[in-house]
Amino acid sequence: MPVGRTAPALAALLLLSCAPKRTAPPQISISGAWSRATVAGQSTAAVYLTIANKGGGDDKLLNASTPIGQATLHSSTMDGGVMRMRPLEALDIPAQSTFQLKPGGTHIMVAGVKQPLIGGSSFPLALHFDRSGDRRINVDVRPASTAGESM
Ligand SMILES: [Cu+2]
Repeated sequence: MPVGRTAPALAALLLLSCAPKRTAPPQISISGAWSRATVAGQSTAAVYLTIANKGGGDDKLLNASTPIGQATLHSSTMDGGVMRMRPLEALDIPAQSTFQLKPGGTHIMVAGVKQPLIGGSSFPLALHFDRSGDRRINVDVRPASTAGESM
């Protein structure tokens, strides 16, 4: 029965092609990290950046940390005309893909910011990846007047 013999083999092949690409390494690069200058009394900031994975393996952004406050991954959704943010457990960065954290979408929320963020300055941020480990970058603070978009 040739059909009965090939079916399990085909199923195994399909399973293999759908499995996460764990063998090849990911190749993560981060660019364009920015945040908006804070106004008086504002103790939160949102960080936007682009993550590219040019490697052959999947990766995952697990969380981030910065000396200026407590960083959390957030997603944004519109709910009846109101923007709502919720914590994200992790962010998948599949092989050969680029993901943009941007205003109105996924971002890194920083709470408990004690020092004002001033346009033209920058602050350090570490991104923690499942497979690529820690990546340290600098976040450029853009003046509030030129940012022009809502969170
Ligand atoms: Cu947020």
